[in-house]
Amino acid sequence: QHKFWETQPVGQFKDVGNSSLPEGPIEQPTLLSEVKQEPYNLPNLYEWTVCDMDSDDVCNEVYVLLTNNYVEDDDNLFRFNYSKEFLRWGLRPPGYFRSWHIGVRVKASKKLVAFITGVPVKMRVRDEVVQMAEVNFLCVHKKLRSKRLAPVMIKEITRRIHLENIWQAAYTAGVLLPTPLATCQYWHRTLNPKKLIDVGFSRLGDRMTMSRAIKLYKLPSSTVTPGLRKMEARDVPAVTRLLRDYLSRFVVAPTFDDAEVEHWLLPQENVIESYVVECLETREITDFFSFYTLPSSILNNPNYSTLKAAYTFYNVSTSTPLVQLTQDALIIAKQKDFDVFNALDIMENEPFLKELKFGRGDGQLYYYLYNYRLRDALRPSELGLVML
Ligand code: MYA
Ligand code: JJ1
Repeated sequence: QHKFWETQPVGQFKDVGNSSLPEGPIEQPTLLSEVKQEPYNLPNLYEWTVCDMDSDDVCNEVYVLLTNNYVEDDDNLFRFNYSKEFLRWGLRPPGYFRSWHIGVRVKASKKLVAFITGVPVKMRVRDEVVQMAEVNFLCVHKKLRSKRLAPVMIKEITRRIHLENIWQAAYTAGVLLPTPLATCQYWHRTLNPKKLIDVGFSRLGDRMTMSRAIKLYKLPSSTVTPGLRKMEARDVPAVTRLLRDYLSRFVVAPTFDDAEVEHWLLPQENVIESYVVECLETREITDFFSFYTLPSSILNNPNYSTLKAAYTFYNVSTSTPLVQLTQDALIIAKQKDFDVFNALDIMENEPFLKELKFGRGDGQLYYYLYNYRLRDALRPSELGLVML
């Protein structure tokens, strides 16, 4: 069934429900001197390359590879279109390793045909904080699919992560593999009903007309929360405190310090938006929300080429109800001309999804840990981790 994944230190399907297995690392670290020192072998026509994301040319090559070959929906109508600025943001957090930005080139032409990345993260699992890698952007050119290149790439990034003395990883995928930490559902809040219907992202249901849809999804023209403003550098310490306290409630969540909050949450045009609520009397930061910009290419539509989507990121509410905070996020996303606002059913999102007229998507997102076993899968609401 899973000739590759059966050989890896991940929870196996045959062990699901076996509560005699202990929680924690599946295999023990080895000495760094015992980690394989040479890269894994690629088929002869190909070679490894480190993708220097500081270089505009390399960043552009990665962008083009992903734009043409990365994740699509089930009906191949849309393909994720991460921007260059987004890739730079996502791949260069504090403490990142250049050696974890791995490409595969055709030896003869130097054309970039595959990619995989890791970034470091301190992940808390129950009461243990474990240094991990978040692995993302695994992509093999469409013409090289089903040649077992992906397992070689996964083994190679594992080796390079081990060389930094890190032995666990977290990753997400739209496909079911052995075995999910959690199975999460995508939800979508329509902002631009006409376009979403025109491009096949959504359809008019029974007894729904275009004008009724437009009315249904209408939002106030300005935000409602007093003291709401864009996050600034001076807010970092307060936001870090709010976020650390909040994430401590979940079974699995990253831990962020000030430098990481600055990196992951300070607003960057067309990449990440964050807003705080500053109490008008005390000047305290009481709440914040954030969302990132991830457009999708619309494949084969005569009228439109990109779908502008916002994805909810980290949100913390201590004084403004989360529903109201998220409604303000929707209003801002609408003002910024997003077509749709997306969310997963993780953290405390479930209650606001229904209330704010999100609809269930046809996609699921499976979360996984590498070399770390949990006795049972988590409910989405027990997960405090968002991956890009
Ligand atoms: S998820 C996004 C993945 N990318 C895409 O979906 C983009 C479009 N698709 C492609 O580019 C290709 O189809 C990919 C597979 C590259 C996905 N995660 O080479 P193959 C297994 C893990 O013949 P291809 C993301 O980026 C498959 O079950 N494994 O197949 C997170 C089979 O193994 P087995 C996957 O289609 C990535 C084998 O690969 C995935 O040409 C996390 C077939 O290989 C997948 N998404 O290429 C990676 N899809 O026989 C794991 C297929 O056993 C990281 N497969 O079933 C693990 C942690 C590592 C670090 C550890 C540190 C300590
Ligand atoms: O975007 C997704 N689905 C959309 C479009 C579906 C088009 C036909 N397949 C969707 N639209 C319905 C919205 C509608 C709005 C009004 C109310 C009712 C609902 O469902 C899906 C998620 O749902 N996205 C994907 O399938 C993309 C891949 C997801 C896996 C991502 C893998 C992550 C990579 C590693 O980090």
